[in-house]
Amino acid sequence: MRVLILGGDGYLGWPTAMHLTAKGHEVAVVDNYLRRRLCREENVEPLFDVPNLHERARIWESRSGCKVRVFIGDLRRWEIMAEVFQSFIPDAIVHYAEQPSAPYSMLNRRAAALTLSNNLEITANLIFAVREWCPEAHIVKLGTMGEYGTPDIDIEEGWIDIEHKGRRDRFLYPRQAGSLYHTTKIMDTDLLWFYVRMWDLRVTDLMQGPVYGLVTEENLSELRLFPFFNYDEIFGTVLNRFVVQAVAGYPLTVYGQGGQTRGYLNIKDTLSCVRLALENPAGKGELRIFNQFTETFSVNQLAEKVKEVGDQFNLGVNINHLENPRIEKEDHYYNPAHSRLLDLGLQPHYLTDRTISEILEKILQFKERIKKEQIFRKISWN
Ligand code: USQ
Repeated sequence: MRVLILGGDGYLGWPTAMHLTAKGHEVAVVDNYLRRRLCREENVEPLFDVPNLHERARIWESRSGCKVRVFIGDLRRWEIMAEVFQSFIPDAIVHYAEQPSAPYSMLNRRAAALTLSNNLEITANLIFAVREWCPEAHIVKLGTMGEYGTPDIDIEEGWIDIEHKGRRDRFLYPRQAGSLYHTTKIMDTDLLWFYVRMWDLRVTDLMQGPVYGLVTEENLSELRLFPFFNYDEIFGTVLNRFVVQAVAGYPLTVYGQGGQTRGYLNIKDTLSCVRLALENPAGKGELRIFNQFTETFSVNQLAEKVKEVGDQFNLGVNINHLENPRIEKEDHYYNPAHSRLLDLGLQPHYLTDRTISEILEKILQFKERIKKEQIFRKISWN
């Protein structure tokens, strides 16, 4: 299959490119290095340097024999999107090309505007490019579990049947996001659903929970192929942050009461989920929605797990409850369905002590590079 990955430089984009080529697919990636630029602007940096995309593609090819084609450019510009689609007509597109941070989207007006324009314009350009050059292609869009929020009823997999005054119909499950970033993902879903109805597109929306980890089957022996790994308050996700904090001797930053519960998954499972979605495409005129996570945990449970493993490494981990900079429920019901990817054959890598040790051992190699001042600056939702 010819797969085009939009946002190929990010935490998930590059590992996905390696994984799909290792499984025999033909892959091209596009990125404009937005994440790298925002990190420089906000004075945060990843735990270790990663080479640029051309260099990573060269290293990966010399290691594996697999080729990844690289395009550099801003997909908000129609001429860039057009150039990419004209020179690599894909069977499927994986769309990661979004500003992915909730805290960044809440920083200030400029960051909010960038998040809105980047995320929505690229999704819209993608829809028009598919219609123009490959109307049969399958769009695999990275959505987020955060689109649903934390309602006081069970969360279904994308859709809900509603009976009202004696009649029934099926609707998108209600969305109520907790950040502007998450709200742009709701808008993406709405855009895609509209054009699925208008133009019979094939779309899979992967509602993903927070991802953790940095080791995948493809990068095991070569640090230069590792993902772009942030641990700062803006771009780091919670479990990755906690492991770095444990290594740095920084008390784990649990926000508020710590009862916030989300669906989590290992980066290895993200790769399998995306591949399973690609290899079992949505039908024509179908918006298919999968909830992409393997287990739910509260922030307190994650902190306890990291403490337990950290203590096995004699790190003497402390847990701190900080005043919550976000506006979110800290104690709530959470029961989302997540059977559709398992039905397609997903074999989860669950969060065991061994998994945390594997991440921790890697991070220990970079202990000296951890900048404690990056860990918490209190980016407030207010
Ligand atoms: N949290 C803490 N302490 C921290 C960091 C986070 O208690 O130091 C809490 C947050 O308040 C939140 C939970 O942990 O309740 C998850 O936070 P997160 O920063 O790991 O995840 P989030 O901001 O929701 O965003 C991340 C990714 C985003 C993806 C989303 C999936 O950055 O791209 O879409 O996870 S989900 O959370 O299901 O919407």
